Amino acid sequence: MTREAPTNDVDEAHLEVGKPKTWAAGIPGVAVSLARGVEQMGVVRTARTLRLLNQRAGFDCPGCAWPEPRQVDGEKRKLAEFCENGAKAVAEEATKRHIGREFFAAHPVAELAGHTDFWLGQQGRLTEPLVLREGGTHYEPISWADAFELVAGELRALASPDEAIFYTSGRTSNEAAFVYQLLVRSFGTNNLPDCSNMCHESSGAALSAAIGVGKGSVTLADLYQADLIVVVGQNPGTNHPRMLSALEVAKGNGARIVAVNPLPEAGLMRFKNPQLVRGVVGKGTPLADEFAQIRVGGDLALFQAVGHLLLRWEEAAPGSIVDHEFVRNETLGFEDWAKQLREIDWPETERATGLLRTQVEHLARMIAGSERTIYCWAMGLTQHKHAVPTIAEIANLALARGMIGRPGAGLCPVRGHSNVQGDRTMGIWEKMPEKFMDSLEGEFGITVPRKHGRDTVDSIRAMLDGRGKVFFAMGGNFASATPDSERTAEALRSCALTVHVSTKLNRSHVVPGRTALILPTLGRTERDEQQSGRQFVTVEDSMSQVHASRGRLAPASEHLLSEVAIVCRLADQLFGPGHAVPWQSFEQDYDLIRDRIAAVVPGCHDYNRRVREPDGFVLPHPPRDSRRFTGTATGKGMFTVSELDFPKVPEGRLLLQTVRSHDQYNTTIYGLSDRYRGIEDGRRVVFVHPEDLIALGIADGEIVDLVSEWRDGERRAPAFRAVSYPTARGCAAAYFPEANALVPLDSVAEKSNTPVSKAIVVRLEPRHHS
Ligand SMILES: Nc1nc2c(c(=O)[nH]1)N[C@H]1C(S)=C(S)[C@@H](COP(=O)(O)OP(=O)(O)OC[C@H]3O[C@@H](n4cnc5c(=O)[nH]c(N)nc54)[C@H](O)[C@@H]3O)O[C@H]1N2
Ligand SMILES: Nc1nc2c(c(=O)[nH]1)N[C@H]1C(S)=C(S)[C@@H](COP(=O)(O)OP(=O)(O)OC[C@H]3O[C@@H](n4cnc5c(=O)[nH]c(N)nc54)[C@H](O)[C@@H]3O)O[C@H]1N2
Ligand SMILES: [Mo]
Repeated sequence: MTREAPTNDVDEAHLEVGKPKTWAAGIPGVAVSLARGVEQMGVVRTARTLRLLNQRAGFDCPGCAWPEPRQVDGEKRKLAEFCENGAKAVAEEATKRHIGREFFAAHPVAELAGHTDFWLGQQGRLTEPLVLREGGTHYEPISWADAFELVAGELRALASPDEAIFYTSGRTSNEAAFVYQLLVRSFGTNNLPDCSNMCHESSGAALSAAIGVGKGSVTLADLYQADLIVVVGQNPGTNHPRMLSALEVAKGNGARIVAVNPLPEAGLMRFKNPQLVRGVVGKGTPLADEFAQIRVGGDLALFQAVGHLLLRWEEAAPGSIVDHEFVRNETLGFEDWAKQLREIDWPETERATGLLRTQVEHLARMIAGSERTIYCWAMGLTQHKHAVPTIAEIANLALARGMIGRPGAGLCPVRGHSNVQGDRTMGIWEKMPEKFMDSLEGEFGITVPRKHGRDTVDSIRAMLDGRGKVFFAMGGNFASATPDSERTAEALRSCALTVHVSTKLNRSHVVPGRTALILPTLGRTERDEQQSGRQFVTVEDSMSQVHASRGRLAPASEHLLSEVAIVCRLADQLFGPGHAVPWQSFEQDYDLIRDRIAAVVPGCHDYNRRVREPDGFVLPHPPRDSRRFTGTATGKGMFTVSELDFPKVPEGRLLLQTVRSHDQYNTTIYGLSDRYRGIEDGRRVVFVHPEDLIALGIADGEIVDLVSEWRDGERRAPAFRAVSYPTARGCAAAYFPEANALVPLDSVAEKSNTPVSKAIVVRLEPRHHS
């Protein structure tokens, strides 16, 4: 095994900031990213940091999971292979603002709780371990050793390991995730909820059943070759800006792009590529050729109607649309699907989608005429009650036309967190398959619990009714990211102990259990020195590519531990000497962890060598690689028959979806501007169609309460400004996490248990001032 020689750090003296050639300055996106960097990090650190972002010798962007171009595809990485929002994510982590004991001595927890998420996040990086003692009013310093003893003591005192809950957010590296799940399973529980439960769980559930792998089947090269790309329920201009570059290439190669969205998202409508001079000076590329302004939650109806039309046209001209050979040899259930879609109810389809029949026919014609179709989607599809059937319906279309495992075609769920997919591969899941558990037992000689654990929503329920007593979070911001904010806060507060491994202060720290710990950790950008030398970690992107990420910046404080070190030291304390897992060696040398990943995780053989290749390696994906569906129950691609479902909204109510602004990363708020949607200096807004405002008797700009109506009662989020906006009729939008208080805990997707964050029935109540 070869240990890599640490690559020399980039010489800061040779870097220049703001030179047009380096960053194609002159457009707002680049200007904003530089300004935010300089504000948080200073000029030299900004130059140096952005220079290393997404380069082979540098670190993986802690923003989204969109892949970087690969050498094997004959592509060079651009000098600036990052986007405005990636630069903001980095600035947020590499900030020079720090907070330590003085800060916490000056601010009681009760006071901190009164600040916004924006304010909390802006205070700076956490620099030392902190404890809030039972009955205490302030966080105070604690040594690492005492912190681990405290956690281990509380865990050992539980009546059952299942009373502990171990959450993960998707920034955690593969190495940290692997040792973390090993600790949790050695302790005796599968309570491993993660952010993915609220994110792409519906995609995983639908795709596992349909194609046998819960991951997307396309590569960047496929996107470049597609002739039709359908982007459904996704706002890439804000959340995956580097995807726009790929769409632009595809378009240059002749692809057509369709956006299906209740909102006319600016990034899709017109895109100026900062990497190209033409993008800076010209008008930019209008990306979307077609925009289907669908009603929130209408996608199942839309794709069933498309399926119906394709089948009818196939009947009229047999062989023109359906790939019969593929369907016959590789799939099951086609006939049942075709039978179910023989007749559809057009008026119902128009009600559900808000689209005219002619618009649906137009879209279906584009799909019928395409030889290489890719479907991309994100939260607009996954966070609905009927999310799983909706995604399964898209898979039906792809299977019927043989659009899987063929160049330029396939299914592309676009992941969120930069390593959310890798964390799953490493075993962060409350219901990992038996085979994985067997390997884990075989490799380590431990006993792994087989009973499925709790996901995010079930964890909240367990804490609420006293079955969950210790809450441990590897990153993330559980209090703000989850639904039903008040009940979640009550759940966390009822715990004996809450522990957060974090880089920055957030809401979860000020919603503490009886005792609470904050364990500060290294970020992705920072150097990780251990006994055997400088370490690197690995991550997996949205297209199953696994590669190395090397932190280069000086850590925010000398008291930080890496996530791996935190897990290993806690395990050592919890299990004592002589435990079957060599925790101390793992902390000293991450290669030793990777050797075990190679032995346990499918597709990861020879891991240490392959992650040292310039672009790493791609995990196997049978449908993508060989058009086989070995992972499904039948070994075939499975058509799914679903009943039509869509949200029904009573008179005078709107269907509210919660979205991200252009200036946030989930619960981390970078600023108060949502440039593409024309919002500046504020976040408490609700976007409503002008005619709905008139019908409701509410003036543009009026301040209203949002009241969500659910079978167990009402929830209220006060004081939002109504903004007249061209969203689909009957729909509304507000920002996550401000609107999370409105999402009922029991409003979840069938099968995936994902909170329904995109379809909340609300009424707007004007605030009457006396
Ligand atoms: N800068 C930045 N980047 C990010 C994030 C961030 O917060 N900031 N978050 C990361 C994470 S974890 C994730 S999961 C992704 C999220 O990426 P996205 O899914 O793009 O994020 P959202 O803001 O939730 O946008 C949902 C989109 O779906 C549309 N939509 C809502 N309801 C429906 C519907 O019923 N049907 C259809 N067809 N469309 C609908 C909305 O109008 C919106 O355009 O981004 C990742 N990248
Ligand atoms: N209403 C509504 N709710 C939603 C959504 C929605 O669209 N609408 N989206 C859902 C989705 S898609 C997701 S993914 C979840 C996100 O849920 P989470 O992943 O739990 O939330 P984040 O806001 O991404 O977490 C931010 C925190 O992570 C910590 N952090 C950052 N970097 C690191 C690191 O390197 N290590 C460690 N240990 N900590 C770090 C920081 O302290 C920061 O405050 O929210 C979900 N909630
Ligand atoms: Mo996500």
